[in-house]
Amino acid sequence: MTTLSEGQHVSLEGIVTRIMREQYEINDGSLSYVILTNERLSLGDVVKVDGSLEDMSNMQVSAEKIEILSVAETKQKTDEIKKKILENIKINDTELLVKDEITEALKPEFIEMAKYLLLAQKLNRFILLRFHGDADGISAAFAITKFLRCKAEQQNAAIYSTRDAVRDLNTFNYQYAPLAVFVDFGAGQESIEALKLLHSAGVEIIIIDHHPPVDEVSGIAVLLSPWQVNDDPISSQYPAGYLACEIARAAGIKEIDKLAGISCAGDKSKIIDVDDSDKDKALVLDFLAIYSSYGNNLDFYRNAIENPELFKSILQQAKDKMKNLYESAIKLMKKHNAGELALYVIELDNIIKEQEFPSRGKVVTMISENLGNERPVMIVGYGKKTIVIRLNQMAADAGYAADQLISELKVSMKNFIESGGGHAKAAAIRTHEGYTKSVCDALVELVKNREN
Ligand SMILES: [Mn+2]
Repeated sequence: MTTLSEGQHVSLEGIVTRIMREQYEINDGSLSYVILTNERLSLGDVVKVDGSLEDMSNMQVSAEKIEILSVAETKQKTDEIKKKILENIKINDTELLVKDEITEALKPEFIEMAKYLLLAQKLNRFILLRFHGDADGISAAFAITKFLRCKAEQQNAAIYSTRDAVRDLNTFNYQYAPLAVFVDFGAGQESIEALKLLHSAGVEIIIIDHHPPVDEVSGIAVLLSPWQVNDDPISSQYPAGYLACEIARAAGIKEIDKLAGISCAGDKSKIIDVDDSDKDKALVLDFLAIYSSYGNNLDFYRNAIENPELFKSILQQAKDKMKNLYESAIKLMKKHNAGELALYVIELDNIIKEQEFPSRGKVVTMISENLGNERPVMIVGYGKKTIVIRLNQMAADAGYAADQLISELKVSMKNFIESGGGHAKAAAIRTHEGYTKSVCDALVELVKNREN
């Protein structure tokens, strides 16, 4: 490499990564230059510049001649430059937060993902980060935004719908090299149609998720999932927030262990030991996520966590609500015996209002936790359109799996079920309005018959 000095004539080929007033940032794969010119360039253009180096501190070049490469040349040159940038991206080879077979197998994926996102940032691509609206999804978004500039928006439903896709296409319109990053949702069958829409519009999609994915996703999106290295329900135990923290650490971010703890507390994962502060933060985030409207950004959550008075008061409210609900819930539960399994069914609409904290899922989780692990237990809670299923570890060990039961119901109760899925120990169903009771009855029968 030749040494450069000011006033020297330079000749370079690079990709336009930023547009300022009559100035462009151009990256040749190794260095970033500021080019002064009257020429009109667009993001992603590959240009050949001849000029003189005016300022070494920011590699400012005054252009004498600029040539925009042809489409065919651009494609090839862009690939070359990207490859060079990737080679120059520094990755932190830090120890993993959790060391076991699954995380070791995922390590190369964490590193690849960190590189890919840092490259997208270097190219100044338009990035939309959509996070599931719960403690896990929010902590995942916190981790990613520690190293990635992007537009971050909340996704309330765990399914990416056609409506969501059409709205996002609107956001992506006219943006440069759009990239969608979904955390803690999006890899299931119910999201495929919407993903296809984004994909066919030329949007690149990244999904970082721990819900069981369907094979079809890998043809549409870049997927980072523990299920890809281990096809066993244990993979659900590696929450999106944890995965995102490992990616952020590979990208050079330090001291984000706490975020991984919050995600584990929120999703009841045992891969990291959580303390009361993690649990409290997860509870507060879950509480706020229920009340916050669609598209909420992250600052709102950051403020609540960082303002001690506000935090304390939200926490107290959340805890009181949980306690009151639990007391009403246990009085209303109906018990069915299915051999060794204790199967409880509860109608939730009498005790929980729509769009209120805690969510149906949280209530059923709380009941399940309080019933302990002395015998196999399955809790089924239902409202007007949703059914929530929780199993304790003993029930899972005995071979019961909520997601599997749902797959069977989707066949036998096809006309009543809108969507459904989840994990072995925690899953949910959406039915057409008014059919939850019928689907619940079918579920009870299915479980009972399985035992015989
Ligand atoms: Mn999650």
